[in-house]
Amino acid sequence: MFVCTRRKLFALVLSCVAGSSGAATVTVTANANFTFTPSAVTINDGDTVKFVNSGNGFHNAVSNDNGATFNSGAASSSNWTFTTPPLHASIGFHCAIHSNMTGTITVNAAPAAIKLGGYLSGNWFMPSQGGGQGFQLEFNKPAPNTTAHIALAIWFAYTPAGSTANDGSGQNWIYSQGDYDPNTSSVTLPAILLAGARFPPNFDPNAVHRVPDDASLWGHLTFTFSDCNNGTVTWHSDLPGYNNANDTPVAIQRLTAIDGTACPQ
Ligand SMILES: [Cu+2]
Repeated sequence: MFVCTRRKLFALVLSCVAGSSGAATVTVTANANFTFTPSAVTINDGDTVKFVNSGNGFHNAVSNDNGATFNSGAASSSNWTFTTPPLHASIGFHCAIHSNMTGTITVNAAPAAIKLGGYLSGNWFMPSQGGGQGFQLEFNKPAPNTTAHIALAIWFAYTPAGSTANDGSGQNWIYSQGDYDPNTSSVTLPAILLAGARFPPNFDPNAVHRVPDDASLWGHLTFTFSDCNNGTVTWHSDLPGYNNANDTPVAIQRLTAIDGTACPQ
């Protein structure tokens, strides 16, 4: 049933997903009365600070590591502006002409990448594909008397050539399974593709085989997560029509979460 409703589900969620916010710029003004306002700013990792000279004062803005992090250049009374490079660590700054004219920039550390765990289980879709393709992911705890954490990923995809038949024959699913390390944010899983199966009552288990033969993998899938709702997938397959040139990562977003699980971020 899931397969039948998945495209509708994937399309529905698109309108609910907000875009991610980018880096911000915070403005600090160098004033004629020998102050910076605000003198203490807090930014997020990767944000920039834009210094603006209000005029009538002879100022610059230099980081307290002798300008190694940023330096607006020679002090000037013009209405200059200077934007720092993206900042990744907290640092003080000052005006080289007026030693009492100081300030601080506090940089909030970037959140640690999320680690793999059951809370990432659910359905995930590929926004770049119009939401019409996606994965069902499971991150399992070890089975009784075992220690391996097993991840499953089923890619609800389509055959490379698709199908113009009106029997659903262009649909396809790629199955992957393997161990994952719960202390990392990424996992690579071996994947297989099966052929020979038929809809009930004509299913013949003896006719089912891997593509192109029973010793073959379809390829590998690699999932990497940046937070509870965002990640990437890349894949590598040597089967005709399936390769992803340069193994380019493709963004995935969460569609569903498993009841009873709570993401740590
Ligand atoms: Cu100054």
